[in-house]
Order: sequence, then C-alpha cells, then structure tokens
Amino acid sequence: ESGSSVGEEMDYEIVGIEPGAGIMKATTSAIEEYDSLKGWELIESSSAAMAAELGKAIEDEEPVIVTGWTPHWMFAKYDLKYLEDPQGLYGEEENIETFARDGLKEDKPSAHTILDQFKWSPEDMNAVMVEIQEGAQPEEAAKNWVNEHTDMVEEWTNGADEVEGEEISLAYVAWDSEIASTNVVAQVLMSMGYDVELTQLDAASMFIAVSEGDADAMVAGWLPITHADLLDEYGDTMERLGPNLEGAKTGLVVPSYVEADSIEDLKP
Ligand code: PBE
Repeated sequence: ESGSSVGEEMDYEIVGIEPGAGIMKATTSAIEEYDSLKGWELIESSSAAMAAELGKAIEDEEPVIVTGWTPHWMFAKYDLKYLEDPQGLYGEEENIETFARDGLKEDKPSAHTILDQFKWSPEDMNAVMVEIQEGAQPEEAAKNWVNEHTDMVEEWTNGADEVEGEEISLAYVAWDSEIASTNVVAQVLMSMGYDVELTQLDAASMFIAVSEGDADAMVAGWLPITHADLLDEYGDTMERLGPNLEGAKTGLVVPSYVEADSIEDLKP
C-alpha cells in the first residue's frame, strides 16, 4: 500500500522511448527536479518496445510507468492515467505543428497550400493509429481514412492545383502519432499528383532536414514545450505553418491500477 513498494516493484525504472524525443528530455528533467524520482532511471527504448512493455505489464497486472502521449492508440486499448505533474515539466496542452522549408511556397505552391491547410483532431488521428495498431499497413490505414473523410480532405486541398509527378519529401519520426499523420498527408499529396518520399529520422535530424532544405516539410513539431529546444535552434531557417492538431499531451503514464496519481506520489 505504501508508495515505496510501487517504486520497488517497478525497479525504479521508467520505460522510455527513442533518445532525442522531447519526452525523454522532459523525463530527464523530471528525475532531476522531483525528489520523489531520486534514484529512478529512465530506460532508452523505442516507441514500439515501450508499448509492448506496457502491454505485457498490464497482462501480468504489474506496475509499470512509461513515457506516454496522446493522441495514442494505447489509451484506447488500455485503462491508463497520466501522473499529475505539479511542476509542469511536461507542459499543459501541446499542439502539433507543421513546418515547411524556406522556399517551398515558391517552388511547390500546391503542396505548400495543402500542408498549410492540413488540420485535424485528436479523434481523427486516433482512428488512423488504432487501425495501424490492429494490423493495417500505415499507407493502407491512411488511404482508408482519406477515402472516408473527403469533406476534410477537400478543405485541405482547397485552392491547390493538381500537379504531374512533382516530387515532395516529408520527414518524420517513427512515433505512432507521426506515422499516422505523415501517411495521411502523404496520401493527400499523392492524390493531387505528387510523388511523395517519406524519410524516417530522429527528432533533431527531422528539424535539421527541413531547416537545411533536405526535406520539404514535416507535420511533427510538438509545441510549445516538447520540441522547444529544436524550435529555438532551427526555427529561424524554416517556415512555421501553425498547428495541425490541438489538444495533444505528453507525460508519465501508468495503468489506472497503479496506486499513484501524481509524480510526487512515487517514492525514491
Ligand atoms: N512524442 C510523440 C514526441 C513528440 C510526438 C511525444 C513521443 C516527443 O516526445 O518528442
């Protein structure tokens, strides 16, 4: 019943994702800033391995703590809760923003228009993520969503002309949320005649690719907190097109049966 047993049962380990993710940096700060996390360790992993470990712990009804975020299919599949973060290290609500390389507007105006108008909701993103988690290929889930939401797609493509096989490259990170969004945007660009190349990178490399013009755009900037350092460093050399999704969130996540409601309920 005491908090210390929860920590002990978790081996004082937080299951993380890829190094370089904003949530890994925030969690490193949390371990430094919260007395309750003194002596805890953040384990580097991958988004897929984190989700697998969470699922296994839930199957075994064991305590586990992961770096989590929403939109994410795991909140649809499992009964989970965010631990309160009284110091606000993970921020409040995040937006996911679209960025284009400088000059894209002049070079590929149709793609720029579509990227600028791309905007959907956490529920929309969730639907694509869940379909992928249930076994669909990302392209297939994205195509299905696009076919079922022609009204929204029409809004995004409004004012954009079709092209003939022009190339466009999108950078993204293999976070489930970004696999979903990037594939949806890719399908829409393809439907307008673009030849789309997707490049999977880590978070910093994604910002660098757009900033240096090696990629045309990305739809995966989490702000104001998660990627604040990357925006600071590379934001001046790219075009910020604004939020494509509002109401995202990051934090430490546990199954609801874990006897802690706040990061401060954990014990060193
Ligand atoms: N995430 C998903 C990313 C942003 C999108 C929360 C894992 C990160 O922490 O950088």
